[in-house]
Amino acid sequence: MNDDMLGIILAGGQGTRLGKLTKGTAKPAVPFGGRYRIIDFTLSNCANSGVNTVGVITQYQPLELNAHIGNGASWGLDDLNGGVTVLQPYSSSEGEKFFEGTAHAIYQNIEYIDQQNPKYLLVLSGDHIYKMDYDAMLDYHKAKKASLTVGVIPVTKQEAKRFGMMNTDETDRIIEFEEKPEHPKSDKASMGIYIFNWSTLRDYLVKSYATDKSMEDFGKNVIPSYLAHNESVYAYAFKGYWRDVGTIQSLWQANMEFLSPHNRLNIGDNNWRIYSKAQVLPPMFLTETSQVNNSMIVDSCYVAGEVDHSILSQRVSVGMGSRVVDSMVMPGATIGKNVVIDHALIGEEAVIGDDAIVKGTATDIAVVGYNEVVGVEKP
Ligand code: ADQ
Ligand code: ADP
Repeated sequence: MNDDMLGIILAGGQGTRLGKLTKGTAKPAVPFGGRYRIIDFTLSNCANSGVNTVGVITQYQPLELNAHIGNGASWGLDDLNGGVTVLQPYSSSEGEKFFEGTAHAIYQNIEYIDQQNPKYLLVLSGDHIYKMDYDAMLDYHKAKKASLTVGVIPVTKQEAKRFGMMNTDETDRIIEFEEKPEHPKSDKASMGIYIFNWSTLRDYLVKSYATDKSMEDFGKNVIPSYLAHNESVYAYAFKGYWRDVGTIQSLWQANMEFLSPHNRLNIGDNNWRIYSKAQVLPPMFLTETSQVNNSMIVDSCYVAGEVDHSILSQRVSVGMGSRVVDSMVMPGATIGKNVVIDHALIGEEAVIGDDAIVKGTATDIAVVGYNEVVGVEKP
């Protein structure tokens, strides 16, 4: 157990990149892989790493996230010595102002963090799919006597525009950092995962918000400022599977990878289990007309049609004559008869009427939103 390190999950920024899927739900509560919600991975990593006190900072629709997280018991995070706290946007001392950048979100929650009195602050993102031992990262942080350690992973040139990119010296000390550069100089990307010495970060934030308010964002402001002030900033190379699923395309892609028998996430690993809110639902039912291949289908689904290389989450129904291919269908969606769903993400509780066609391509995924109704005649 790690008493010195407090985990903070940044669970919802300004963006609208998941569009219709996050209408009415916070991004980290978006379903993934049939049985999970995106934030389950980060929460499970915290529990498995012995980070027992976790604050979740959200800006929008925290109700569903609250309902999902509950008292944290599903992840073993309901410990008397810790637990999960969903920090409400309006609970900050500055009143109802919404958070802006990531560093500002931390600044707004200084009172909560001070209450926990951590030596180290672990800053995490709510939209990543991966398994990572944060305790091993903390060992590295201590060994390097770092002021800040950044989780790092190699990416391609095309992907680099989405990430903070850096250069390091031969000791892995970061000497250059640029947020979302047009022309990246290396393949080393920030995972947006940070371990800070809290007292130092606190000083930077307090000073900035007393004067020029320049410390808005970790990637854009804090890391460059740390480097300019010669703080020791180190790169911690992560070797495992990691996906940022903050966009429609990446969310679909990661779900399809999750389906692959070769997927490197290894969800069956009993030494690093991924937990989710426990729910008891009736078994799935496949009718005699159903045809299912290369797919994941979980509890309480009803399938009379064809499902090929797709994920059906809890309580999804697929009517007779319908075909679902290369798609992920979120909980409670109802798919009528003779429907085609192809290269699509179907939101929670969506209703797709008989004969509808929802067809995307591998580079342009079709999306039906949370609660959206498609192709049903209104009476
Ligand atoms: P982005 O993911 O583009 O890059 P950002 O949009 O700031 O960064 O979000 C990081 C995470 O924090 C997201 O989960 C977001 O929802 C959340 N978030 C942002 N602002 C928030 C706020 N005010 N309150 C609560 N949550 C908030 C970052 C880094 C890059 C790095 C990538 C890796 O800036 O350097 O490469 O992450 O994914
Ligand atoms: P994403 O970053 O993928 O858009 P978020 O969880 O940040 O996901 O946002 C979910 C929804 O909340 C979006 O529809 C977005 O427009 C809305 N939203 C985000 N920030 C604010 C805000 N400050 N005020 C009102 N709505 C917001």
